[in-house]
Amino acid sequence: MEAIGNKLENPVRAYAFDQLLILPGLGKIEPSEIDISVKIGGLRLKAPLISAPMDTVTGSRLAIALALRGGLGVIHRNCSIEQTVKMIRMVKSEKVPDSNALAPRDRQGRLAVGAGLSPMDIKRATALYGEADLLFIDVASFHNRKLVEGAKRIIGATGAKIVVGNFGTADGVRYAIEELGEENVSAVKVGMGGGSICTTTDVSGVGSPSTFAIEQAALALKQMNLLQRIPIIGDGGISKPRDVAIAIGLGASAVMLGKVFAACEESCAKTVWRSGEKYKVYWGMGSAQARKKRMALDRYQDYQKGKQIDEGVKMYLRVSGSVENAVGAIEGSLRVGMGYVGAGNLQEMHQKSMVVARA
Ligand code: MZP
Repeated sequence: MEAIGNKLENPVRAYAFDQLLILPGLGKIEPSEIDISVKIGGLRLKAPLISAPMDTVTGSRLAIALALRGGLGVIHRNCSIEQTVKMIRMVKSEKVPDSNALAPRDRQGRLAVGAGLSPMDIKRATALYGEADLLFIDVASFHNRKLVEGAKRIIGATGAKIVVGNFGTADGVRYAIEELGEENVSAVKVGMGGGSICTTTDVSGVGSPSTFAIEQAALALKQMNLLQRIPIIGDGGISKPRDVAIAIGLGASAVMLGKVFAACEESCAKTVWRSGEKYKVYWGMGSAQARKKRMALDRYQDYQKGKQIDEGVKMYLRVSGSVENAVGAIEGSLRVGMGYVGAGNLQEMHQKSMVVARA
């Protein structure tokens, strides 16, 4: 395409979850028999649900509750390395009944847990490698030379295989995988500016909704012949259970949730009472509230040396109930959706889903 002069001739559409639907296919399997498990970085997740590394979402309590239900918690990084290690060890020390067949576990049979990381923080990476089961690069846009170079150093120093992101385009995914080497990438995490508490697109005009970003990542991985090897994690903007089916229908193998888990009893968001009702105070990692702690400032760019604009906001969420209930609702909805499509597992959902936009 010419650089200028025809950018609006055939504008590419980027849809919100709400605008998309999956067409029904030939149903042939009962929802209860559908396999919704996924393998990411050596961990088998019985529910394809991952909690966001945010300081109002994932501490040890939520990570334990989510793992017990088959998902994976990713401990946030807006605190000292010691505090993160402490949270990881609390998850690891949780006793899991042998009868629990859902929980992802490490080699020693302990609960699995992930941890968020800045690509520029080699000290934290070294400390967390060997503590957490999966390390997640946690920046707004990983399509960035300096950040990819940082991740290379982390891989070099630890030998860790990592989840990288976030990406908004096929170019970004391609660039990172080529630079880092496919063997060092456990999964790609995509979506930019679509988070419920995110103001990045308002501030900068730049973004890529998760729906669009998932499709872009699928395109890049398909071209690189890595679609079967590197899973896509859709991140940001999922507010209803049905959005998970759409994300998976588009090609994601798992989703990362902030708001949905922040509203649960077990989240590390502060609880407040308003007019007799219980609320959780949820905020973005680029919000003024999260920035006060300063540990995760490098998730975003400086516009001048050391100066940043807020890229997130705070919101009050009515407490929705337990993680167990939230996961149950999403799982039920996903099984029903996959039943209508006629998909017996996530790969079949990727292949069979015909996604359409509502007029
Ligand atoms: P959501 O599930 O609340 O819609 O979105 C959660 C995701 O938003 C996180 O996983 C992260 O990728 C992104 N996020 C976190 N903080 C901000 C921000 O302050 C943000 N802008 O966009």
